[in-house]
Amino acid sequence: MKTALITGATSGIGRATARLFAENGIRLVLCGRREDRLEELQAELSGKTQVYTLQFDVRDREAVLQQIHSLPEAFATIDILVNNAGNAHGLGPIQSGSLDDWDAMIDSNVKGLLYVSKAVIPGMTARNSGHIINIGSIAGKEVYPNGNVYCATKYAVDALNKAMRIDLVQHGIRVGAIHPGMVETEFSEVRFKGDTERAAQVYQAFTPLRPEDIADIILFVVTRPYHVNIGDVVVTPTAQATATISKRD
Ligand code: NDP
Ligand code: 8X3
Repeated sequence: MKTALITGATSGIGRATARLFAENGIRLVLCGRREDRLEELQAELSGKTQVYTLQFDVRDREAVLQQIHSLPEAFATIDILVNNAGNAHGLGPIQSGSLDDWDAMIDSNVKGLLYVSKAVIPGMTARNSGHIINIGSIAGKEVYPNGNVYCATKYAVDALNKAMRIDLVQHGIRVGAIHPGMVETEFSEVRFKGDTERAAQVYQAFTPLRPEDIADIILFVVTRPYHVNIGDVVVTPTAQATATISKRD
């Protein structure tokens, strides 16, 4: 049985991936800040697979390293790492950007991903085995108006995905990124700081991706034969051509 560590498992893409992995008999280490959500998900999935939860903020490097290094033996060998935790904070021109928002995005989307990777990858290199899925975004493939720092963090994820693939190839470790367009999750609620009406408008008058669509792709990627590495997937709703061009009803 393989073991997967999923960051950002309390919501959206991460939670959908946890559910699908559980259906497919993958042992789970689920991470997030919201303990109640972690407990709920553990209770929901425990009948299907073995589940262990880690409650930490990916920005807290001591907590990340300490908790991942203290996993019980049954969960300590991470075969699959899904670097998913992250969010956008704010949407506006760079000249009026908030330093707190910039810190939050850079610290979670880039530095947090690196801290978790640093905690997990040495075990993979020691075993010459492992699979890393990095969740990027179309925001890491094209810069759009007012996206500035969020886009910069996702460009960084794209670069780190390529860098990991280069550095880890001699260890037989597979590395790939999924770059979604619009997926209806709590993402826009976080971006717009709890303004649920504004968040709902993002997904109105067209059919966005569902988090389960991304989970399907992640499961496909991790269930290919060992000699197949899917390195880079860009996936949008059919009604979305680029970050800024969509067909609305
Ligand atoms: P959600 O807001 O629904 O989920 C975000 C997840 O990340 C939550 O589980 C949250 O858990 C976790 N998270 C955020 N910040 C931290 C932190 N500092 N420490 C620990 N966990 C954190 O959004 P999505 O599911 O949409 O987002 C998942 C990933 O997908 C992100 O990297 C996002 O950038 C990316 N993405 C999303 C798209 C979309 O349109 N929705 C499109 C392209 C990419 P908790 O709050 O409990 O800590
Ligand atoms: C999330 C998709 O277009 O809002 O990464 O940046 S977008």
